[in-house]
Amino acid sequence: LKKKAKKALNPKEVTVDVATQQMLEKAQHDGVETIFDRAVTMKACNIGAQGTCCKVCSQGPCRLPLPKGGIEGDDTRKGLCGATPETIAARNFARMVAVGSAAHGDHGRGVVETFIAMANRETEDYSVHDTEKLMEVAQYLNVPTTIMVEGEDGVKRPEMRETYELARDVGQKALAQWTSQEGEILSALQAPPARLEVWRDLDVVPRGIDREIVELLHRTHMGVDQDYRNLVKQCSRAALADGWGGSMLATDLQDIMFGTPYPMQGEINLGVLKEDHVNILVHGHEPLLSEMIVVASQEPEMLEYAKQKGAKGILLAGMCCTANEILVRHGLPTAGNYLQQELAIVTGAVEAMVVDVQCIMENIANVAECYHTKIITTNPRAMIESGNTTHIEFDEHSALEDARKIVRQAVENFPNRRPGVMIPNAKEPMVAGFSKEAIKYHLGGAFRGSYTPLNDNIINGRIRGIAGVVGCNNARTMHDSGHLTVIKELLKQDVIVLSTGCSAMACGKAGLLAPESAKVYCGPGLAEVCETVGIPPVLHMGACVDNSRILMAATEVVKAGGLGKDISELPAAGSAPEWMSEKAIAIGHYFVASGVYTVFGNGLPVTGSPKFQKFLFEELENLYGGKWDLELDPYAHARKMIEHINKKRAALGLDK
Ligand code: MSK
Repeated sequence: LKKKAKKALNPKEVTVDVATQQMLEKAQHDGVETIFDRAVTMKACNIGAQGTCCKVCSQGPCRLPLPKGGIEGDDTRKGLCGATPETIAARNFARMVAVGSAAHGDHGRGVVETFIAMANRETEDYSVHDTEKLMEVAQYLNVPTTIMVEGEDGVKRPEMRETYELARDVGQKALAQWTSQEGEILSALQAPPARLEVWRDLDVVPRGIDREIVELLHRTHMGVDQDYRNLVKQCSRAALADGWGGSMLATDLQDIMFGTPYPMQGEINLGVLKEDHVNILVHGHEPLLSEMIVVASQEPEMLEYAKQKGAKGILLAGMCCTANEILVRHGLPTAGNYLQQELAIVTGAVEAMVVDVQCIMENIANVAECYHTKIITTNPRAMIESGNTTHIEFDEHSALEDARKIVRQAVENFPNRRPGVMIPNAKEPMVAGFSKEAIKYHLGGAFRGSYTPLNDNIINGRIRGIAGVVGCNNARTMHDSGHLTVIKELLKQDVIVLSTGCSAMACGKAGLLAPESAKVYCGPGLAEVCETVGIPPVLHMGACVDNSRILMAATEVVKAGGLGKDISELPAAGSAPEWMSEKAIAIGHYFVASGVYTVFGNGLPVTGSPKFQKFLFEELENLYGGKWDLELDPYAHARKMIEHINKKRAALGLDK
């Protein structure tokens, strides 16, 4: 099981993160192969990377690479059926949007189902934590929040509905956004009116979350949609159904059940693990189970059990977006981002890695076999076929009991640790949990609860603009380096950064989520604002699913006035410098369709079809006010975003 990498890997050449470098050295010493090794020994397919490999039927795969030197004259490339490079690249792109949207949508559905079980009091493990948010969601879902009650004087007056009765109706109405077949999903109607008008003109307002994904997949079947523009139109419906639907409802209902995040202190990097504690890592995306593991791991009986097994306590930390969920609501430590998952096990100090869905590398099971770590799968959608994984299925009706079972297994595994445990001496303090509500409060100046002071600072130029920098790590590019370079360049130019997912974690590890970093990295205007308010220059807004918070923050900025009537008019830009997952493409497309100029690093599988690429990179702007771009060099990447922000400032007449 221990496989030596064929070519030696220099850890310093593949990551800027010191803890990751140290653990890669340990992996080499222990003879354990990781994704970093395979990225050296296995080349990516050039045709797939261009997006022009078609395998939607069994007559292929038909491979249509761009000829060396580009296309001269007419592009005569065709698949067996006659599919053009445009159709092939657009279909491949569409399938990524569909899968990414499905991932978020299915996550959201799970949240709604638990929410309904909670509202029906079928489970005591969950409850309503944020009634204000419940009211807000009820309003946009058109669920009445009051009922008329007749008083002793015979006069009828409105009274607030009982919380769980209201939650029941909210849950049912939310679920109906998935199954609806016509009309417009209600959560999307929160977009600024000018944006809604754009969508209505283009006929892309999502009709139902599931419907748009299914229709998009149907259109990519052999011999269906053969017009790349028409395919992209359906991509917009599906992606908007994600950002303004599945993701948004997931975020909002999670906030109701677990609390809306407000800034709190936390710590990040592999150094958060404790040698003398039982270390449990929750990894994946859904907070439904991890919230229960938080409770179970702090119960006195469980702590006592850990002591009996020789540990001083239980350390619960997160990986990937589950980490973000428990961080922004509980301040619990984050062990690392996507590319660190195998390396957490390489420390030899992790008793259990508890996984749910998305971004879980299959290789963790192989790495775990080299140590004592138990991999515990919990979701029937995501099993790992390997002898050493255990499946403890999570059911919302017995959530806390399931969590206890998991924590107990981890505790029982503590005595099985093998010699050679090594925890890197690297962790950083950070502040995270900037929901749209928290931004309103912290940047609201004397007017807490208003975005106006933020807008004023953008108008007076102290803050030049807003950037959303999000997304994954990717083993094909230097770990964390793209995120950090792009973000530091933006900060220098007084651009405030909103971040989520693994990008936010890269920032945390580099100290950019500490308020003190403002004076080190920001231009004078942004530094002044951050120091006055006491916030970091990069605002960690949560998990991938919480990119919907960025959409709503942008909507609040539009509503506050002075910066145009639509998201597309804001001095703002989006970026995913190290993207890797299909969800990132869905997110990128809902940002573009929401009017945001969005730059990806690290390649985009559309370059094999220059016509399709031109449509995404240029023509979409005429339709949506937002467009795609690709820039591999992180300095040029940031420059392009800043140029766009400057262009928007000029259009608003801000820098006269
Ligand atoms: S975890 S989707 S690697 S951000 Fe959300 Fe990180 Fe990307 Fe997964």
